[in-house]
Amino acid sequence: MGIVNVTPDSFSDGGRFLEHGDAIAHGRRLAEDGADLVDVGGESTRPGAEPVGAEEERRRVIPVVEALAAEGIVVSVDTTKAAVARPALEAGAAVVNDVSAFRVDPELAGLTAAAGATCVLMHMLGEPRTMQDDPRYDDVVAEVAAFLEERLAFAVAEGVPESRVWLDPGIGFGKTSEHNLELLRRLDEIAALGRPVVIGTSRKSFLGRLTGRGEEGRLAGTLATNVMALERGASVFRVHDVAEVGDALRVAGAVLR
Ligand code: HH2
Repeated sequence: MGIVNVTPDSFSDGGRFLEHGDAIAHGRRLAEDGADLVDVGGESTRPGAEPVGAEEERRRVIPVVEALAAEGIVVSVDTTKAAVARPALEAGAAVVNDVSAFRVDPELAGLTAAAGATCVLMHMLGEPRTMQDDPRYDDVVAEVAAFLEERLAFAVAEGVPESRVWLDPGIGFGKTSEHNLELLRRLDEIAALGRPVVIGTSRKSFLGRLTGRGEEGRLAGTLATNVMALERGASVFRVHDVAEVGDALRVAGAVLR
C-alpha cells in the first residue's frame, strides 16, 4: 500500500503533494513501483495535528481518488468521515482506511457495507491531538487485539462481511516506542485474529529515536520493521518507499517460503 498524503502537514511528506496534479503523478509512480493499492489521505493524523473539515478534505482527495481509480489503480481512502468516504467510493475507491475503526463516524460502517468495499480498522488510543501524551497499557498487545476484535464484530454487525475487514495495530497512534516494538515483536498475536494485518511503520518517529535519523533517513528502519512484520504474519504494508520495501518483502518472502 503506497501512501499519497494530499496535506500541508503530514509528518514526512506534508506539502509535497498538495497540488492535485502532483498527488496524482505520485500515486501513479507508486503504482508503477509495484504498489497493489494506493492510499489517498487529506487529513494528517500526526501527533498534535489539527482536524480538517469534511469539505476541505473532500476538496483535497476526491479529484486524486477519481483520477487514479480511472487509471485502474486500486485506491483506498484514508478518512474517518462518511462525508468524505461516500464521494470517494463513488469516485472509484475500493477500500476505506479508517484510523478510528468506525468510532469517529459509525455511519461509515454501513456505507462501507453498502458499497461492497473493504475496510482497514486501526487501533488508536485517544485522538491524534492528544494520543502521544503519556500512553499507558497493562499489556499493549492484548489490549490492541481485544479492541480490534470488538471493532471487527461491530463492522460485521453493521453488514461488512468479515472477509472485507483488515486489521491494523496502529503503530505510533497512542504508543511509546516500546509499545510499538512490543506490537511488532508479538504481531503474530494480532494475525491470530484471522484477518489480514496491515502494518504502518514507514518513516515513523520511533525509527528516528532508534537510529537518530530524520524522516528522510528512515528507509533502513522501515525495511527492517516491514520484513519482521512479514515474518510475523502481516500482509499489507503501508509505506512511502514502495519500490524499496517491495524488493525487501520479495526477498524476505522467498526466504520464508
Ligand atoms: N499511519 C498514518 C496514517 N494512516 N493508516 C493505517 N491503516 N495505518 C497506519 O499506520 C497509518 C494510517 C500516519 O502516517 P502518514 O500518512 O505518513 O502521516 P500523516 O498522518 O501525518 O499524514
